[in-house]
Amino acid sequence: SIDDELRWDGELTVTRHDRETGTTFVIRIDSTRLGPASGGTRAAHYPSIGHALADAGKLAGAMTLKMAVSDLPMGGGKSVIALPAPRNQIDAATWTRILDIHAENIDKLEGNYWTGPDVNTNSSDMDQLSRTTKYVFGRSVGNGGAGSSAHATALGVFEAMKATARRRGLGTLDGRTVLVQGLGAVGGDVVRLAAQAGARLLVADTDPQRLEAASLAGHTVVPAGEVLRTPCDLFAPCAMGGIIDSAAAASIPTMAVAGAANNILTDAAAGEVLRDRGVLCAPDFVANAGGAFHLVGQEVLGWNEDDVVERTRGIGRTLDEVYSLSEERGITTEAAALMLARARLSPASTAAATS
Ligand code: NAI
Ligand code: PHE
Ligand code: K
Repeated sequence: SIDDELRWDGELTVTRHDRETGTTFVIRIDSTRLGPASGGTRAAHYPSIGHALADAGKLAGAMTLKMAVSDLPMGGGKSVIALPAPRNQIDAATWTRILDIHAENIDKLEGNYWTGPDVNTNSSDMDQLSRTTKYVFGRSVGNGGAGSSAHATALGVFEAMKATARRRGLGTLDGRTVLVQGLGAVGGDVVRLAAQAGARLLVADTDPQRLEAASLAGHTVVPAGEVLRTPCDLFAPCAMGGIIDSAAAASIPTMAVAGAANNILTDAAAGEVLRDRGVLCAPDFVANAGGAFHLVGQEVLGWNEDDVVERTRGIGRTLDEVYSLSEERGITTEAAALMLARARLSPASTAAATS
């Protein structure tokens, strides 16, 4: 409920409603402990404003952890634009008005929050936002930005898949069955990388066009509703979050999970159930940090593309650290990754905060 959401533990919630378009805007700053909050702008049609607030809060929290575990000097935040209808039903003029209002809101935060692309927003949308506010990552390259973060995210997810398969005793991806849910900007690239590594690909999407392309490329299509019942060696959720709850965790026929979606597990209990069944799960805020390396690395830290690739490849090593800690402590991989992130966020960790 909205009452529960307003008892949120983060730093700031900003909301605004535009009566003309029927759009509600939410920006949530979870933490500025390690730097200005950052996280993308998600546009979607939510069942209620409470759902939009909840989504923004969970996603902002994930950004805090992602930045901390990735050693990036940023905090966590997220924007949710609660649309009056699904994105594909919003006309161009309405969308521009929506982006302009969102940009005004961001600008009022005076750099305490930096946005970027997320589900249903892209580099041209970032270009439009940047006409009103400068606190935007991921503008198109021609407009001075780092461009789409999807390739870097996919590379990091691929590294996470390899590290997770290896640790689970599956060896390399060669000959392994990998199920990719969501063939969008990230998932499409993940499919390509996994196929190059010799994996047998099962693919699912709700968009028939994307499925057709994947099927032409020789991959096996799985109905979107069958994903959680389809046997595979490794499952890569690259669509939406909240895909694995305790019930799904108890039955999903796979050995390992590593994907791009933010907040893959609905809660900590789902992670416990996976662990009890020996399903090794790459914490998403570690696995999908390639996009943050791409955007923050290039636009804040002055990295070039090679630096982004090098840091993104390091996601495999970070996961190895997470897996070792989880084995040593007998805790879930999610809890182990949280420990690493929180160590950096703790007040005692002044070296991190001042570096
Ligand atoms: P996208 O919007 O390009 O692709 C999402 C794909 O999932 C679309 O093809 C869509 O049709 C499909 N889809 C939606 N619902 C589905 C369902 N129920 N079953 C199967 N397919 C479904 O998004 P993008 O950029 O590829 O991101 C994917 C996920 O990765 C999102 O959760 C996003 O938050 C996360 N992520 C993305 C990053 C990036 O740099 N783009 C960085 C970190 C996380
Ligand atoms: N939305 C993407 C993510 O969840 C990319 C992004 C990273 C956007 C950092 C803004 C800041 O990681
Ligand atoms: K996008």
